[in-house]
Amino acid sequence: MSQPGGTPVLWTSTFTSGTLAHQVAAISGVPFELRFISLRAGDHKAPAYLALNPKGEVPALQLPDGTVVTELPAIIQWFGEAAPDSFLLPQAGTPRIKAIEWLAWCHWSMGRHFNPCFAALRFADGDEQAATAVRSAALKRCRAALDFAEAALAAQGGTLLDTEHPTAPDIFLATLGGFAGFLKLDIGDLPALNALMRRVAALPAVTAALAREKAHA
Ligand SMILES: N[C@@H](CCC(=O)N[C@@H](CS)C(=O)NCC(=O)O)C(=O)O
Repeated sequence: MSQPGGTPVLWTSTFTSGTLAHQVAAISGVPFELRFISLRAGDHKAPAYLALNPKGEVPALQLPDGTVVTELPAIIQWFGEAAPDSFLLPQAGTPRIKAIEWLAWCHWSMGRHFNPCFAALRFADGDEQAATAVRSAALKRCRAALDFAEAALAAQGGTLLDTEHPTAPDIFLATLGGFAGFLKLDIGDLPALNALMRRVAALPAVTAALAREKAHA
């Protein structure tokens, strides 16, 4: 793997949870280099990538000093701190803590509910029947999590932190809403979530990031 220069390198794969890191990086306005690997081709389990991220997952953020940051909340916070004038994260105090709380909740919901839907067979150790049960139970929990977020959005005036612009937790939540679409989970009856997803999708940096992924896929 080549060494990074003066800009951080974001290692990701198109249309995965790494897309969220790509969107946040783009919104931050911080210069970064984007490198796509292919999960389908198994690049994430190749020795060269495992040397970078032994977890064998995307995304991974390689900082100019060589430090590698993994886990979405950490990568998102890195970009938020590198771009304090962006609207990604509140600067300090209680709003900042609530932002971290929502990032943790979104990440926890992703791992606990959404990932078992996407990888049910893996969660069930290859047992097809068990995988069907895992997927169906997890789908219900995805829906319950999105119902919870819908209530929070409605109570906060449309964003999780009651802010003028969507912040990083809103962008994470919009990603979870997008996952629901991939999973054919009907969320048409969640108006606040749908409105948030439209706002996030309309951000020019998000549109640009998705276009880059589409061009590469
Ligand atoms: N804990 C990681 C999880 C990210 C994740 O779920 N990545 C998936 C892609 S959506 C992945 O790399 N999967 C490859 C694998 O598990 O083999 C994070 O928060 O960044």
